Parts: sequence; structure tokens; C-alpha cells
Amino acid sequence: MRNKSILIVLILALMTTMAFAAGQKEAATSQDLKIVLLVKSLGNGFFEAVADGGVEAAKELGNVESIYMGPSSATAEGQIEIIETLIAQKVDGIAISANDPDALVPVCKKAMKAGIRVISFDSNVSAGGREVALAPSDSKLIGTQQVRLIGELIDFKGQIAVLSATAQATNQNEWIGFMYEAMKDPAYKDMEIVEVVYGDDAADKSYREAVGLFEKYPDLKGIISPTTVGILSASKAIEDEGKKGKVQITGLGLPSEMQHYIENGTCGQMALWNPVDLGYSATYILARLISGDVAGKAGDKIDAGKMGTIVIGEGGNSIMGEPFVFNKDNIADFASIF
Ligand code: RAM
Repeated sequence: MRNKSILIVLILALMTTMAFAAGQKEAATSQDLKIVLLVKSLGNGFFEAVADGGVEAAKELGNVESIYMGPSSATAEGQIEIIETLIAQKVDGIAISANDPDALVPVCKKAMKAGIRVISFDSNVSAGGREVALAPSDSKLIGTQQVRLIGELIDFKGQIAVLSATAQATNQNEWIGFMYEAMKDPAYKDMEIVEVVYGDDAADKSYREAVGLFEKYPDLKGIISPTTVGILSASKAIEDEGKKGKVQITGLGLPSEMQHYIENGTCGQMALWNPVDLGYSATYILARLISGDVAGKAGDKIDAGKMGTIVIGEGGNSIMGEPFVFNKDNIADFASIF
């Protein structure tokens, strides 16, 4: 019921957006604010949905050109190179999902010094390297929820492993930290995290890492993969290796990519937020900062269109909303949206 109402709100919001966009100019002009969504890597469906949100916000705002960029693999070096180019091109704003919290700070500082407004979203840059850090949800809530989801799937007993994105990813590392915290709860006393492995948000490496876990831990009961790339590859590996029903999988997955595995029971349940909303919110925040509507200080309230008001917290930290849980009953409703 709750998920049905969320869906209705989403559909209504999308319809309103489309009606509104119809009256706006479509083509970018040279006066438009150039706002770049710089993602961890290209070829990731999650970030393609983020890009759709950026375009949606740009159409509503009317004076924004939304530009989608990212390196071919998820490295800080690749992102640094792109930011150097963006400084030379004098874009107006960059929203980055960072491959490393610290390595990007110097180049982000350089961009800000050059007059570019910089925020991070999804996977954040350390304070000093951005003005606002937009998280999709509370990291503790995400980490704790992931442990509960796998616990429910394995009857709260046995070995589990984590298949993450890159070893330096700010967001996954924070969530994994909270997974270890959550594991101290007596409810999980019969469960153990045996290892964290890294698939680098690359489908082939994630797949190989999942197979490696099956070989190394014959008694493995479950995998948490808090990355949309990892959960998809691990689900495929579970089926290919005849592990369906023996190794459970949960994590953060895109309904559009995971529908098959949810519906056939390989993945009993998983969570995620709406990545379209994330790109939309990041674009609104930057547009408001650039146009001087808000300064970007703690307590500032940002009018973020259909997302309502986003409040900037201490240290620039802001949160978008709560993750949804997807299962057999609701996956089809969401698969067509993101
Ligand atoms: C992958 C990326 C992204 C993360 C999602 C859940 O697409 O690692 O940063 O937020 O998974």
C-alpha cells in the first residue's frame, strides 16, 4: 500500500514535470548555465537514470544546460582529468559522484577558485572539496537496512560477504562501516561477514569476484552487494554457478535491471532510492547556488521543484529521502521508472 502511494506520487510528479516542460524552451543557448553531472563511470544504468533527472530539472528551470560526463572506468584520475578540462571550459557548476573522497579535493578546490560552484552527490567529496554533499539517504539507515535484508533471507544464520564497488568509493565505504556496526546487534550473533571484495562497478570484475567468493567460502549463505552493478553481476553468477537457493543475494539494485532476478527468486529483496530524483535534486541545488538564491550555508532551504525543500545540514550535508525495498510484489511497478 505504502509503495503504491509512492508510485502514484512519482507518476503524478512526472506528469506535472512533463506538462511544465512542454512550455519551456528545449534547446540550450549560450546564456544557459552549464551544469555538469560528473559520475563515477559511464555505462552504469544507475547514472544514466541520474542523467535523466538532470535533464528533467534543466527543462523545468529553463536556463540550464545539463551535461552528463564520466570516465570510462571508475577512477579518481579519470575524474580529475575531466574537471581540469571543465575548468578550462569555464562551466558554471559541477555535481560529482566521487571515486575517492580525498584525491579529488585539490582539483575541486581549483575549480571553486576559478568560480565554478561544486557540489557532490551520491558518493561525496570530503569537506573542503565541495560546498554541499547530497546523500540519497542516511548512511546508517542504508547500512543497517542492508544487514537486515540479508538476515531475513538467510534466517539470520551463516557466513555472508560484501561485494562492493571500488575500494575508495565514499558511499559504499560508509555503508559498509555501518554494516559492521549493525552486525553487533544480538539479532546477528549467528552471522559473520567473512570478506569484503571489490568489483569496481565493472560487470566482468564483479562477476569474477562473486565466483571467487563461492570458491573460497563453500558455506557462504549470502552476499550483500551495495552497488547496482555488483548486485546484477552477482545474481547472474549465482544462477550460472548453480548457487540459486544456496547463496542469497541482496543489496542496492535498479528495478529495471533486477526485475528478472527478483521475479524468479534469485534475489528475494533489495533496496534503492530513485536515481532520477538524485540527478534532479543535484541540478536544482547547483542552479540555486549559481543564481545566488541561496548561499549554501547550514540551515539554508533550497526549493528543489517536485522534490520540495532540501535543507542544507551541518558541514553541507543534505539528505534526499529513504530507500525503498523492492520484492516480487512491487518490482514490476518500478521497473518501468528506473
Ligand atoms: C552504483 C554506484 C553508485 C551507487 C549505486 C547504488 O551504481 O556505485 O554510486 O549509489 O550503485
